Amino acid sequence: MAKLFRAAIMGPPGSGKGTISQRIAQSFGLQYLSSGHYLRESIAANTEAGVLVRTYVERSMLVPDHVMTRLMLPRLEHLIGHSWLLDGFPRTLSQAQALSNLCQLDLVISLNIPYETLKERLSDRWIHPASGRVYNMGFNPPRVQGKDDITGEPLIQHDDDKPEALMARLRHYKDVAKPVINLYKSQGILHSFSGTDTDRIWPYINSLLSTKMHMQPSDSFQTQ
Ligand code: G5P
Repeated sequence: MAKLFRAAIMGPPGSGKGTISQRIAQSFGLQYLSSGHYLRESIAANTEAGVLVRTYVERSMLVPDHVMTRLMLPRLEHLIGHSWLLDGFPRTLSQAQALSNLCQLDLVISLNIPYETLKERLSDRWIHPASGRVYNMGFNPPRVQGKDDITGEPLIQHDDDKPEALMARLRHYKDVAKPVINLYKSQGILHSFSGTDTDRIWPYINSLLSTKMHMQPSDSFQTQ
């Protein structure tokens, strides 16, 4: 039986979770699940859940735990037999507990990035709303300014990346992440990375995953 690997990546808004997750998914063939992407998808679809979610995301507030678990856990149930990486979930202790009722994580990556760096990155970030592709005007600019590389459609800036919303997001992130980080630390699966530059952090994460993925003993997925 193939060895399965379940990982999550945590970090404040703008810490590089999405950028690093895409590199991990590509390099290690993990299925990639981004909570932010699924939330934006539900907003765009204008479903009942999407209308509710919009009211939180627009105010830079965390979406309630029961909405998040309903959004994320069924997707994981469908991925039985696959290795995956979660980006942005779990973000609260209650989400982490709900996840642990479904499966145990093998590894959690935590990104510690200085506030000034986060501020610079987020105020420079633009996305293609239909696909969720992310650009940074300094780090990875689009080929044509203001346009998505693939479709040529216009790029937009999230309301929650604007400076007034940013401070509140970062403060709130720290408060809710602390018990989650402590939980994973106590389980011995937390690996923290600090720095101002994704390209410098990436080789350490790459090397950690190369080692860990070859050491996985066996599948431990539980369903209830
Ligand atoms: P998201 O979408 O999960 P955030 O706010 O946690 O959003 P975000 O903003 O998407 O996280 P990130 O994924 O950590 O940031 O970082 P990124 O997108 O890769 O990089 C940020 C920018 O910096 C990009 O432009 C990138 O190109 C650039 N960059 C990366 N590395 C470097 C570098 O080294 N140098 C430079 N110069 N630039 C770089 O969640 C959105 C909202 O959904 C809700 C919340 O309301 C949240 O605000 N939500 C949840 N609510 C409750 N529970 C959950 N589990 C939730 N998940 C999402």
